[in-house]
Amino acid sequence: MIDARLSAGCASGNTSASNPLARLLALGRPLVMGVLNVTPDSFSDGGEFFDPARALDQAGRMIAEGADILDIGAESTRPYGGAVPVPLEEEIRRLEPVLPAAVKLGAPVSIDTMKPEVAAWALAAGASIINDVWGLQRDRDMARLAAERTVPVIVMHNRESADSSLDIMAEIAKFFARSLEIAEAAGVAHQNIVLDPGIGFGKTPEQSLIAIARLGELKSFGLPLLVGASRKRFIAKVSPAPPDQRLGGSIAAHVMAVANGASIIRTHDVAETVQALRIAAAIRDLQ
Ligand code: HH2
Repeated sequence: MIDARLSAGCASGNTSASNPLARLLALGRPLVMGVLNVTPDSFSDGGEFFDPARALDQAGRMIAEGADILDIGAESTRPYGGAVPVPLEEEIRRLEPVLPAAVKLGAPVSIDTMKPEVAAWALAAGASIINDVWGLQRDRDMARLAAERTVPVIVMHNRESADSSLDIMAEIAKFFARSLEIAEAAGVAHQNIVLDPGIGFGKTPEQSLIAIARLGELKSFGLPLLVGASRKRFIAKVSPAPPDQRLGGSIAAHVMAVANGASIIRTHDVAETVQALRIAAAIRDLQ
């Protein structure tokens, strides 16, 4: 049954030798992942790139601005609730006119999905990284797929709801330990895993701030860390602004995240983020 669900993605093969993320991480500078939401309802861009032509324009623009990776999703995760679940056929239908063409632009493409079937389709269409906002814990076939295809997988911390009484760093570490057990049991190579504290997901705004402030504690897993603070609500809790006016807060959060150990930054605003990270690195190099 599982084989049948995933078989579409297993045909073209993808070996560790072609792991584009390892090659990029070896550059030794923070990587920038540009977000492309082919959705009508993302919290961050309100459907601006639902139209395939606009989505592809945006993909090209982000690469020209310095994106190292494109993260393409077709179902809003709506970190703050209200997501409309998208059937798998519809998710693939949204990706079809965009993802294969985006792959041809030359930057590695990651597929942001909770569904192994969609991930399998995307890998067969040329994506080379899986981004799972449920950290391999929602559908175990995701780990199996990542193992079979030997592709890097982003394991993000998530919870159904926030609990302000939690020690959020202990909770994230516990979740990652569970995800790593699942990954190991499925045969996912340790070096193919990236950890992400999941800013805004199942966290109070304060817990999102803590996850960035204490990100360095997660370095003990010995894996690259990704942070996606872009336009998220915790910014507005500190400095009120609607999602499209949170660039300053996003950049501040991302610069702090890199200072605290992040290797990959997921952002909607590539040019500004690339510039900010370059300047922060130039200053740090002189310290
Ligand atoms: N955030 C969002 C979606 N996917 N993936 C990872 N690994 N880390 C994140 O922080 C993350 C993610 C939410 O942002 P966005 O894609 O703009 O919103 P939506 O899910 O509503 O499309």
